[in-house]
Amino acid sequence: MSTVQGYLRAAIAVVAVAAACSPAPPGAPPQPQQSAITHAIVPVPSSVALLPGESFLVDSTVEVVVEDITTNPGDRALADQLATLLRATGSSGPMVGAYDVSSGRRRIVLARGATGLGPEGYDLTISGSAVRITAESAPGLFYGIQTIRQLLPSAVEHPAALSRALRIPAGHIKDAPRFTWRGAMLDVSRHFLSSRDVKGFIDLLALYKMNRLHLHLSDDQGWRIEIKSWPNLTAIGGRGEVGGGQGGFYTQDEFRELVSYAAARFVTIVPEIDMPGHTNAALASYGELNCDGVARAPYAGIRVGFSALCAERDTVYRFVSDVVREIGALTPAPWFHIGGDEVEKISHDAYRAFIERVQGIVQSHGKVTIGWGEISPANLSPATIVQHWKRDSSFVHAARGGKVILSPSKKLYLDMKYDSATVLGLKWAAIIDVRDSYDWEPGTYLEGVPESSVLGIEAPLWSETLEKRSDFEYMAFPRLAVVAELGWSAPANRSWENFRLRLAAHGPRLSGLGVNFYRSPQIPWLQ
Ligand code: TNX
Repeated sequence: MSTVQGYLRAAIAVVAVAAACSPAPPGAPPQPQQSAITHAIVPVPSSVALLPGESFLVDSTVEVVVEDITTNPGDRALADQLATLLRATGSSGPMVGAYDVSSGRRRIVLARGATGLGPEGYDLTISGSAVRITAESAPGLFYGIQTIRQLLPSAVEHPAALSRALRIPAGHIKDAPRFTWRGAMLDVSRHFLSSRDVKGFIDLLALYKMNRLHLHLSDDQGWRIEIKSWPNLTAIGGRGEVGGGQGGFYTQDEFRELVSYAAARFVTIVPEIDMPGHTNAALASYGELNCDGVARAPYAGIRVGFSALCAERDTVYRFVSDVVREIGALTPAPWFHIGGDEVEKISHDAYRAFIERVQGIVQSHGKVTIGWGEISPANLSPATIVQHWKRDSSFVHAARGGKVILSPSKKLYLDMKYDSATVLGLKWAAIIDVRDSYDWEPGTYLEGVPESSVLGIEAPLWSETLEKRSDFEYMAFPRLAVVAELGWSAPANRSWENFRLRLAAHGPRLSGLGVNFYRSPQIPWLQ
């Protein structure tokens, strides 16, 4: 066997072997009999049939081509991404070529065509002589490329990888997502993350076929986006963070750039400005947003519920309208998240009236409102989306025909500790190891919210205890891979035993990417 073949066989075989041989963690219950796995793709595709022993050799004679570049010039960027990936180990890999049937070269073809798999689905066929991804639209092609990426050895993720030839195992994969909303949320208010770090996080979402990044842009501790008509929001409100650090904010140009960086990876950024509560940073920036007209002191603690915009003042609604208009103009995304959680300072009636008025403002700027579960009792438009996080009345919204995003804190809160020894994070909702986050079913989780009302799932990463990128990564990984599978894969294809073996192979991949992840003892990690 050549080194190349040996290496590639190893990539697959090792997954099964290591899984079978890995010692049980101390104190762990006996593990059930482990079956071998044939691939380590996360999220698991709708169908995978690999042909053992056959593969497509990637060398410099191969071309990546777009079948109909005249109709789809934008697909050239996808071909470039794939060619770059295939050259990643430093071997002389393929270049993007013109589609020319008579060239006789071995090709990797990106093609648009009917697949019956929807706008994000793809059909991937790999033989010894050709690779073809067919999709109805660009996201499908992109996800087909991510699947090829995960069929390659994890060395492709490492910038210092030694030169070695790659092979893609032969077979046929058909795939399409279960939910259209497969999201994560970053709380950049409690602790600020630079746009460079946010881009790094977007790259990881894309690897796992996730398509929404909700940014929690304001809270008591910090206001994180430039608003030109209300400059103190960042000049004063952008300065602090939990623990008294310096904070920070995104300029409008930086935010626009984040939006397009994400869009190139088929991730839509969903901006949130939390209101009427969680607003101390705004209340400190402008006295007129408070009922007594007096600006509040900055806040660097982690209590919640104590702040509220003055719901009786017209200035407040002018402020909200300016903020929604300016942020809304920075992104083509149809949604604007208004928060709405944990308000203790105003009456129920005043709260509901506030939410209804703000929903109207969001609509007047051409956007769809999203809010946390607390907004359900207000008179909401069926187009508004409710994000469930704890016991709430999301079912009321489902009953009026509205859609719900599931972010149950006991399952999906990435800021919850993995076990009682986890240093970072909180534990008010639950302690959530990898299996706890995997073992539940979004379609039947909430009474009164049937699968048809579930838009999808989203995992929030609150940052009271997280100071830097590596902290965020540690809490997000590997649980974000779980979220990806819950959001993408059909229930019939999911199983914990199979997932943990596939996830094991993502250890070296995440290491290659430089991600600081939690080595849960529930997973037989490969080295
Ligand atoms: C609840 S979830 C909050 C956040 C906190 C989080 C900490 C939600 C809508 N509100 O303000 O950061 O708990 O886990």
